[in-house]
Amino acid sequence: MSSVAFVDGPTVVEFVNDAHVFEKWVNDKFKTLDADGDGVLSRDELQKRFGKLSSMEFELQSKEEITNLYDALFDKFDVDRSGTIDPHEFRELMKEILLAKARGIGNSPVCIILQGDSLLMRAVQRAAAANNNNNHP
Ligand SMILES: [Ca+2]
Repeated sequence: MSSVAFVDGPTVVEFVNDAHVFEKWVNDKFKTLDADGDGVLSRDELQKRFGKLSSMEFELQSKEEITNLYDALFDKFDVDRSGTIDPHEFRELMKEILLAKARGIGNSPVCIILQGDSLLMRAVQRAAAANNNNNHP
């Protein structure tokens, strides 16, 4: 299932800064990606599922660009050079990726295609819920 939504940079930044919501989301995402359940993410686990989702959200970036991006990110966030990413490293990674997306989007809303577990899905849902609360106090 997919849908189209509008999202702007500040919406994504607010999501990242909402510590409680963001941490829960990151933990869920980590469990989903940790296919073999060993508590850490390998380069393969990160790229296979995660890189694919991101490329759907940013059609302008080629598959090579996405792969290079995740390779670079993996190396950057695998701080202890263990060849794997632990939950803490993953949280920092997600923060960096989402803030990079937010900068890329900028302050004007852009149209994106959301898949069931798109990275930006939760940010959009959170903003929608906040809007509903404002409309119906
Ligand atoms: Ca694993």
